[in-house]
Amino acid sequence: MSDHSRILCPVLQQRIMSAEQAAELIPAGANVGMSGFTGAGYPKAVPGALAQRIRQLNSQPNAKPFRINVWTGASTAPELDGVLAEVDGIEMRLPFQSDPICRNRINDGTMDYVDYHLSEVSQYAWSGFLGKMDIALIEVAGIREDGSLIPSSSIGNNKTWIEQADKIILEVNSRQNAKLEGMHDVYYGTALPPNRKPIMLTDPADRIGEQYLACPPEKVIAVVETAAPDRNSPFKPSDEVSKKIAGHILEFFNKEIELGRLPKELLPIQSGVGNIPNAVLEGLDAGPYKNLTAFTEVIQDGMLKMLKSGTLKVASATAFSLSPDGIQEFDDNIDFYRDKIILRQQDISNHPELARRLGVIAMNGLIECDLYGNVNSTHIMGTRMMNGIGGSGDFARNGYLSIFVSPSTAKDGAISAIVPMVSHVDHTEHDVKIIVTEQGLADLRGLSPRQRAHEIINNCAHPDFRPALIDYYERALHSGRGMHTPHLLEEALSWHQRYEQSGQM
Ligand code: 0RQ
Repeated sequence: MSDHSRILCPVLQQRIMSAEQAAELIPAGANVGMSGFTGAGYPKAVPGALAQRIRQLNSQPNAKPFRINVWTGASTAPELDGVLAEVDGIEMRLPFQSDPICRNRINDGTMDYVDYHLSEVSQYAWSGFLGKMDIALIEVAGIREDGSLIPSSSIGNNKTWIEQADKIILEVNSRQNAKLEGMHDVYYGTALPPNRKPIMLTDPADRIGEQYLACPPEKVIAVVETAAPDRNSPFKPSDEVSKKIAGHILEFFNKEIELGRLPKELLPIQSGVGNIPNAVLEGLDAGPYKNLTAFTEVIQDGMLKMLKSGTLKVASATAFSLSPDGIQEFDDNIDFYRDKIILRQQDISNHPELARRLGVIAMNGLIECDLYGNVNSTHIMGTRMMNGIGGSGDFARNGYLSIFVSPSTAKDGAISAIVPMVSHVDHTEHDVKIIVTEQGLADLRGLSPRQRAHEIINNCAHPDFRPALIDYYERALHSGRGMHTPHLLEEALSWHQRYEQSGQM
C-alpha cells in the first residue's frame, strides 16, 4: 500500500496525507457529499477520524456544536453513518440511510433527514436548492496518471459530488479489486431543462459513457490511502415466507408469459435489497428462465448466481450489495463477471425515462399496504422513519410492472401488513400494480378501488386479520358516505392507534 501504486497522478501523490489530517480540512457546518451506496464504496477512514475530532471538540466547555451535513448515494455503513451519528455530528442527512443510530437520531429529532427519490438527488444538487456543496469525500479504486478516477464498488452520486464540490478529498482503497477498472459507465450527457436530450440507452447492456470519473486535480485537497473491506452482511437463508412469496411471483410471471403479456426472457428486473428480493432471485434462478436482464440499483448475491448459471445475461446497477460469501465469489471470478455487470451513476441507473423505456419489472418491499393499494414503505406507525423511499419510487412509478412484497404480518403476528388505511403514503394506488404476501398475490391492474379491496383482502391479508378487514370494508361500504373509496374516517387509523396503545393491532 505504501508504494502508492494506485495513485499514478504525480500532482495528487503530493496530496497524500493521513485520515486525521484530511479530517482537519472539513469545517463545521460544511455540506459534504460522500460516496457510498448500500454499504459499497463509502469512505472508510476520514469519517471515523472526523467523528473523533467532533467528539473531542464538542467535549470542550461551552463548545459550539460541530456538525456537518451528509449527502450520499444511499445507505453507507457503521464506519460512516454510525460513527458520525454517535457523536451527534450530523445536522442534515440525505437522501437514504438504514443505520440504527442514525434512525434513532432522526426519530428523536436530533438529526434532520430528507429522503428523496434516488434518481432525483443530482438534479436537486445541480439546480442549487440543496445549497452549495463544500467538500466531496469519495472512495475510489485508483487514480490514473491524468488525475481521472477509477470508481470503486459503487458510483451513486459521485459524478455530481465531484462536479459540484469546491474541494475534493479522495480515499484510495487498495482493498477494492483492481479489476473493477472498466466496469463503470459514467454518462456526461445530462443537463438541466430545457437543454435535456434523450438518453440513448435502449438495452441494459448499453454503454453510453466513460469508464472513469473526470476530476480536476486542482480541486483535490487530500488523498488518503485505505485498505478496508466494504460493509457486507450475510443474507438470511430463505425462510418459508420468502419462498412462498417467490413462488407466487414466479407463478405470476409464468402466467403472464402464457398470456403473451411478458416475453419469455421477461423484462429487465429491478430488485430491492433484502432477504425477500434475494429469495425471489433465487427462485427465478431455479426456474426455466434464460438470458434475463437486470436494470436495477444494486447487485445482490442472487444476481451473481443468476449470472453464473446463465439465467441472467447482464446486470446494470449503481452498486454492489453483497454478503461476505458474495464478495468472495465476485473477487475470485471477477474475470467472468466484469463484462456482464455495468455500474452507472444513480441518476442513470434509476432514471425514469429509462425505467419506462425498458419496461422494468420493479420488485420492492413494503411496510404496509391498504385496502386500495396505497403503499407505505418508509414509516412505522405513520411517524417513525425506517430507511427511506430509496429507489423504489423511481422504478415503481415508471416501470412496466410494480410489485410490492412483504410478509402479511410483522412483529410475531401483532401487526397486519394489510391495514384499512396506510399511516403514510409512498406509493399511491396509481403506481402499485401487484401486492404479494406469503398468503398470495393481488393483481390490481384494471381494478376499481372496491374491486381492489376484495383482491387484497382475499389474496394477501393474513387469515387472523381478514375478518376484521372485511368487517371494516363492509361497514364503510354501507356507511352512506361515498362508494368510490369506502372509508370510515374515525376508524381508518384505529388499527395503528390500537397497536400503539396495546402492542397488538
Ligand atoms: O423489523 O427487523 O426489527 O423485526 O420492519 O421488515 O419484513 O424484514 O423486510 O428488510 O425487506 O424491509 C419496506 C423497510 C422492508 C424495506 C422495508 C419491521 C419488521 C422489521 C424490516 P425488525 P422485513 P425488509 C431499492 C429499493 C424502502 C426502500 C426501497 C425498505 C423491519 O424494503 O426500506 O424499497 N424499503 N428501496 O418487523 C411495524 C409494520 C412493519 C414493521 C415491517 N407494518 N409495522 N414494523 N416492520 N412491517 C434499494 C435502495 O433504495 C437503496
